[in-house]
Amino acid sequence: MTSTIDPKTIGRPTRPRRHVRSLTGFLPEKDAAGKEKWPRGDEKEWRSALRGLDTDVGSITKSVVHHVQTSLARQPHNLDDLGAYQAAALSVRDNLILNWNETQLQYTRKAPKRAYYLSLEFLMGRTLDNALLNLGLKDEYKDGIKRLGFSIEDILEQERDAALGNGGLGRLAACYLDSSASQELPLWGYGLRYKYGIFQQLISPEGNQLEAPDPWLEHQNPWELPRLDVVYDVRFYGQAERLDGKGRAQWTGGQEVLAIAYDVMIPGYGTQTTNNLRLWESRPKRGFDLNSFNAGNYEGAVESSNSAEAITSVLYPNDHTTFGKELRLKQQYFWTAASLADILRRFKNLDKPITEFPEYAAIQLNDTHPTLAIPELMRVLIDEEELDWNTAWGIVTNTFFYTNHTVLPEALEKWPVPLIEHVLPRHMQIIYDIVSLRSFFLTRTLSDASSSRTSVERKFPHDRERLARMSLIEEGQPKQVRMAHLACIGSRKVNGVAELHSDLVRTTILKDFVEFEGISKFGNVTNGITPRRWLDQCNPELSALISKTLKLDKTVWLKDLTKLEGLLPFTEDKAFCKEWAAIKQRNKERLAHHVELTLGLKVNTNALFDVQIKRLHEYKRQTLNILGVIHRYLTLKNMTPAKRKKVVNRVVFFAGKAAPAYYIAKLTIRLIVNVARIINADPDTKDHLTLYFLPDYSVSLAEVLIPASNISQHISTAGTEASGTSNMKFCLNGGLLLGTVDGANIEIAEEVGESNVFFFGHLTPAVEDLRFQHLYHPVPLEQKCPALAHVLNQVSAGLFGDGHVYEPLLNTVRQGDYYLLSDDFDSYIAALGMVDEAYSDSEEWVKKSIRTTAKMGKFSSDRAINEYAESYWNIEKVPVTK
Ligand code: 26V
Repeated sequence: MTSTIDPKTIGRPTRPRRHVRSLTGFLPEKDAAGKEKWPRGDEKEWRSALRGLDTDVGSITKSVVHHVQTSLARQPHNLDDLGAYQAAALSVRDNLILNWNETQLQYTRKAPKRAYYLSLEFLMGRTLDNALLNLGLKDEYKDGIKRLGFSIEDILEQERDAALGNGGLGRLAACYLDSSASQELPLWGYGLRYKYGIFQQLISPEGNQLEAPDPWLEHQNPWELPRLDVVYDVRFYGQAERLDGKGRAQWTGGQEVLAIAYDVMIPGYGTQTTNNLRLWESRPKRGFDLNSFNAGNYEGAVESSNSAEAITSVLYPNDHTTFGKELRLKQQYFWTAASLADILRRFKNLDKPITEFPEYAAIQLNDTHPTLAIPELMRVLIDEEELDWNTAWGIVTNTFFYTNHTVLPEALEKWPVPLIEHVLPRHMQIIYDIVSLRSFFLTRTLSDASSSRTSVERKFPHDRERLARMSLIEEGQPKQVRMAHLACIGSRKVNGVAELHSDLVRTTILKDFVEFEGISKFGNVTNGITPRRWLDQCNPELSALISKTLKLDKTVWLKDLTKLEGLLPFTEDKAFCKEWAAIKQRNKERLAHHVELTLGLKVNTNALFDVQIKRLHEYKRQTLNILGVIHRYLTLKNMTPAKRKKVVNRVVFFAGKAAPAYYIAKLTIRLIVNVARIINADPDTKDHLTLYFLPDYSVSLAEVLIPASNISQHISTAGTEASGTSNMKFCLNGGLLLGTVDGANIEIAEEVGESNVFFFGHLTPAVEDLRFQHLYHPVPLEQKCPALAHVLNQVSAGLFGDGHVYEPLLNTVRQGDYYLLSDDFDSYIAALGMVDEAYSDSEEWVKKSIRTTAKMGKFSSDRAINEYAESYWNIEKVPVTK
């Protein structure tokens, strides 16, 4: 991984690039007495200039104005909200950088074991408000900004979301970064700096989802620091030639691409710790091909440079479907190779033997996307460090940890062998070696029969089916590499993300591996969410009420969320309950205001707010929800006006993006939009039932929606939603949960008590049998679930526009019904009825709401990150002090 500059390089300096000398990981030299030497210049001069920033309001306004004048080169009289945001952000960034520097220096000095979180997605949302909160400078900046004639609220609204993720997996990564810094844990994130994040969702007048690019870097991004001298070369294609019988090889030729680091500062709440998220950008190693250029072939001249830049150009907008695309494979390798090179370089600065690597680095694989890190570390250790296979494999299997985030078969990554052979020929050799020869994995080893490790073949003799099931290579045309198997055998520990899900991992997709390696390798860490963003920031009034009631500063309970239990006695305090309900009401009005501003629609705030916001997917069953809405509409239509008046009024909100190629999910959006169009305009029912699809779901939109919900829906087919994290966010904000017995819903119910949640539907063990019945003993829908049949018929008949359009969607229910809508519909409708009944008793409802918030302590991501730190990574806190 060294870079030498090609003399033919165009537009680049010809001096050799110095790799990362100037950055983290270097301590001052020491003199003979062991005292650190001052590097250059007059120490006194330096020391008097080196000081922290003043954070009184006066200094803050000065700093903001300084950035207006210098960084932005603007005049006070032409400063708009966007300019004011940028200047404020740069001023806040100055504070972050100082803490970041101090944190990294202390990590280098103390040389603790560090953890690295490799994730292809980090769904960070906005930063300014969070940075102010974590730095404890919210009030000061609010005042300072006001003095300059701006409002902090308007300025915060200027920031674009950093939306480098699809959904739960990426947002989880962002919550874990916040918690790692807040818990003073030495953890860095590694990801890709996509030029375009998740697409912007537009809705056409017909109700179709349209996608537009998300050029989030259009304006300067104040939260990143380009590290132009942290550069690695990453190779693709070429030839891999084996050198000897020990498994070494030489990989040459092909395409080389540069990985450039951009650092994003991650401040802890109430700590000085500021961790790092390092995102890689791809750049061509050579500007463009001069020979082609001189020959007049201009397209050809820039082709290879374009292909290098393409690697980090766009986030793949899919989750839960694999699709074997070369560019995605290149993203995965580019990112894992650069991250590993960086981690190894940092380790090497410690001057320890390479065999001690696992004592200094734990690498967490966020799903299987970074699994190529396993053969990549093998490659570096064998081909570059010249270790023997067993030593290398020992290091690898003590370094990595793998978290599985889904058991859905279509989301389990597999890569065609010919594609890996083409793009990463050396890695394909290594994968084959892991399978057969040297890791004792499937068959006997040839090289070291004395090893204590056993093979599958030895442990389960003559069980060829088991060998086939467990192989890293799935037979077929073409053969495919099963990434979950590779991640599993290459890791020290494996975990799922909620109790039920971890059980499913152990008993279904990795069952054979549990039998082979023992159960203790397979654990559970139930997901969590950061209460800083998901309560204090998004619901400041509730946060203030909690602090007042608990008589605790928020700095205390936001770091120990179990303290919320102290709210329980206040369910009997009438004044408190009233205040609690009033805050929910104001949050509903805030959401209504947002809808009016963005969509120009008036929302009835004197109704129950019912929210389902998440990626569109059949398994999440937004279709069940919209069919339930139609059922309610039809029921209302059949009532007399007098009877209608007795029904609980309801406003239903949907938001979420569908993968651009996911036809059925897009059709569900279209149905929702068209049902909204009809029922919101129906004078008979519109006071009682309205429906909104809010376009372009994002972290920032979630921050407005979640505090406003009375009930939220988490209604996946049992056993399909690994955990869910928005369920935790709603409950933390006093919204009740309507859901299936799935994922983290189960643990939420365990905490808050079943009387405070609304459960329905079949349980996980029944799902397989029901699917079997659908296939082999189908019962006509009219017979099985007349209510649902009627709803589908109304859609077909054109109640919401041309019924033909929806046939493919309706047929997923009528035929096969893989996600069991027809099995769960009646109990779903019954559960909605129970919600109505409970909501009618408004005093009791408020108590349920308080109890729910009070019992959410377990779901803080601080708890989760500490579990990873202690039971997986074996890392310790490194307090950073001034
Ligand atoms: C899979 C794939 C497959 C290949 C194409 C691109 C792609 C992108 C993402 C994924 C990940 C799917 C897994 C996932 O997002 N799981 C979600 O993880 C959340 C955090 O643990 C959890 O709360 C959700 O229940 C789970 O669906």
